[in-house]
Amino acid sequence: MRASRNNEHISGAERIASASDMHKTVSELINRALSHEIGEPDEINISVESLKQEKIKKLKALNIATISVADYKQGRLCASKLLELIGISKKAIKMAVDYMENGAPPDKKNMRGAMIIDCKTGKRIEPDRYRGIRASRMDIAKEAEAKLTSTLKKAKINNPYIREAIVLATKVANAPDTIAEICWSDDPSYQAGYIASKRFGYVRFPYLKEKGSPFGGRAFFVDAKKIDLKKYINFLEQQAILITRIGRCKPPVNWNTFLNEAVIPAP
Ligand code: WAQ
Ligand code: MG
Repeated sequence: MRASRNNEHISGAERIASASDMHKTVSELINRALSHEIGEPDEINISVESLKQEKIKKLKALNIATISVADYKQGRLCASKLLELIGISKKAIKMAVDYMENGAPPDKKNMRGAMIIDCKTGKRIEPDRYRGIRASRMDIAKEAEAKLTSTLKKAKINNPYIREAIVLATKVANAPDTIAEICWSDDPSYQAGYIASKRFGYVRFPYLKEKGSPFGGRAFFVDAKKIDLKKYINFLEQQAILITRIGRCKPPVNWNTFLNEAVIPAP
């Protein structure tokens, strides 16, 4: 589903469901499109297609960590340090953050999809800078979702933003060639964001953007020299992914504790 007003992206969502749940799922998506905090859309697109069971790749969700930060500035600082540890250059980090803060597409609105950014130069390599690349065809199985919800509830961080972001981030992190992802919401009231990678999992920051900012986005960091871009985009858009197992969810820690626990000291 994607919803827009005046051709401006408002919200989008992806589901994988059994045929018997089609009516229910589509009506949930319509409700979702109509109840966004930005306002009502004037256009809703819902597309439904059949998917063969055997085409669906099953994955375990990324482990979840939360780093306590006082405000979005501290959040940005820690998120940048984490990206550096993963191997993203300072320049590429700054470029991604600047784009996300000021409106990433040339018309300075919000993109429907994500930027793809070279981890060294910071150059954007996605073919359409207005639209970006939209990861699609992914969802979480009902049992795994129930477990994830109860795990997030125990950690007092349960909300639909996180549940959906974990599904997306797990797919993106498992795409061959993804080095890391940075994300924060475009919803003005939602300040949390995350850095996801196979190495560190889904690492949340309760504040990653200024309150009230209408700008958000996603950037997938890759090595432009090594990547087969067509294949990469094809995986993100076409490969069906179902999360069937969940990962660990640690209680919030400060940055130093996170580092001590996460980084295995050199021998
Ligand atoms: N594929 C690629 N990019 C996407 C997709 C997708 N399927 N969906 C959204 N985006 C991009 C797009 O540029 C949006 O403007 C931007 O991401 C933000 O989307 O753990 O709610 O749906 O508490 O607003 C992070 C959760 C929430 C943090 C992220 O993103 C936490 C969120 P939103
Ligand atoms: Mg949003």
